[in-house]
Amino acid sequence: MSDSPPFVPLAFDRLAPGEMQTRAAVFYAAMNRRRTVRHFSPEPVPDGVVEDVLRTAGTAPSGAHLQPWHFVVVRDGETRRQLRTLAEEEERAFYSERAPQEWLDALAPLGTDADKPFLETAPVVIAVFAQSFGLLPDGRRVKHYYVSESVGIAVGFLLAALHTAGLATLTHTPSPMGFLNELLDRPSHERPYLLVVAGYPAEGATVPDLSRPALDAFTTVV
Ligand code: IYR
Repeated sequence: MSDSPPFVPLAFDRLAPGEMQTRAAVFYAAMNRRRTVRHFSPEPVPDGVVEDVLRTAGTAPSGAHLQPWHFVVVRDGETRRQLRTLAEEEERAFYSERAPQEWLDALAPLGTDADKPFLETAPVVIAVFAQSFGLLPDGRRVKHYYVSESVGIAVGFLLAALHTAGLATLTHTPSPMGFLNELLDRPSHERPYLLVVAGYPAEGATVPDLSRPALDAFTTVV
């Protein structure tokens, strides 16, 4: 008979209903102020903040608790310059040839184009990689499960943590972004998933005048 795994008591704080409601409303109000920002200040951000938001990302649930992610914090200015050059090459091909008109039309309200100065200006770019398997020190592979779901949740935690810590964020997906493996020295079984750009917004930064749909537009209760 196999040994059952060790279990420990759950640490859980039960809240009074009023307190629950307040916290839910306060968190919603805070998250509703998050905007995707494309104009960043070069001002550095504290190291400890970046470490803690990454720790938060690492608390995300994952398939079989295998954490199928790796985060590369790109702070080095020269690496960010190369990242920008390589991303803009792909983006130029995207905007001028690859993207179907329908996609370009959908992006028009956001005012995006092939120029990605924020990759160089923002003090931190976090490259998120998804691992289809892990590697043990002896070279054996450990299969990962629900990789996209797990990494997506971890990125959600990361964005919420950065926003809560007072930093502006941008999710960016140069397409394709295979160049990130070589630039950031990551193995070929790691798939570049997304870039998270973080920092203070530039003075006078603007965002598109968008609104978010009301709750009943995107939920159903049965
Ligand atoms: N990767 C391109 C295009 C782009 C695509 C989507 I979907 C967006 O929400 C925003 C941009 C770019 O970064 O410009």
